Amino acid sequence: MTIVTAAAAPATVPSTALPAQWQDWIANNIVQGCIDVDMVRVMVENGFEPVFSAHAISVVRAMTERVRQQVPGMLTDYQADAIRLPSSGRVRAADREVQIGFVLRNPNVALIENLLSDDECAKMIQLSAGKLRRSEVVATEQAGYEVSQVRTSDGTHFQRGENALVTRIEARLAALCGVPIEHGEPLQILHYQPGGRYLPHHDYFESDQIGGQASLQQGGQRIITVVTYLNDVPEGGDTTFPELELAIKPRRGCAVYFEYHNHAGQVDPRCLHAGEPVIRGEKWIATKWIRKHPYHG
Ligand SMILES: O=C(O)CCC(=O)C(=O)O
Repeated sequence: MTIVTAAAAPATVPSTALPAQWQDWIANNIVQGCIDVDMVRVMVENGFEPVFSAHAISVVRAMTERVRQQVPGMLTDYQADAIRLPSSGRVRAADREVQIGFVLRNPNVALIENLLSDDECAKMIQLSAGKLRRSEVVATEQAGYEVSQVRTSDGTHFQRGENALVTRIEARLAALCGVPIEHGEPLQILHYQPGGRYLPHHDYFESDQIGGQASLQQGGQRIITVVTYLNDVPEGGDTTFPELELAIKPRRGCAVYFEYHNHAGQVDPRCLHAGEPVIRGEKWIATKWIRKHPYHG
């Protein structure tokens, strides 16, 4: 395996602490399969002591190995495909004109404004309020779902086409994403009270977990998430992407859209996201997960 050359290595900072850019350089080379002796040579050429270099590499290698075992996706060299969403401006989504607020590429994240009207948001809340129960997450050790402290909200679902409003929302999302309605999971409604939150997580399924394997049988991997905000939250409740240092403030009728699966079948660990604790007021969202293949639950 070819090592990144000395020319591409970070500027030298001889010291007893390893500068962050050198930590990244070592980690990148380890992921690419470079051997220690080559990395030590480049570090020594850049002014580091040989013993210090070997020690630093062994520490980064041990940490990288732990990440490889615990979250293998973090070490995937993911390249996003072209984003499916129109890239800017006002666009027609079936029966409604929406506005693309911002678009990030690779990872592919966007804000859709005006996806639902105020009345539609109020109607979704009204239809859901009577049938909420404690939210669950995909079980790790068994097929199905389980209650978890990862997520402290109440929720409910609407089957595809369950009523006229759900049908309209699904048609808009299918038009925007260019993915048939049949690839969508049931629309999930979540309600967070003050203190309610959803800890950082990925929406794609882990094939090395029993629950993930079972979910993958229902239409393949999830490829897109659209989280639509049904109300304004007075304080807290942002959707955050820690890897991207991005925070989206809930605004009624707007939606955050993100893709995390490419044509090579890889998933994008940078789409780690969280629902931050609601501080004041409450938070209602409607989440649509879209699969690679038609979904059958
Ligand atoms: O509450 C949020 O803002 C995020 C919701 C979420 O992560 C999800 O539904 O997968």
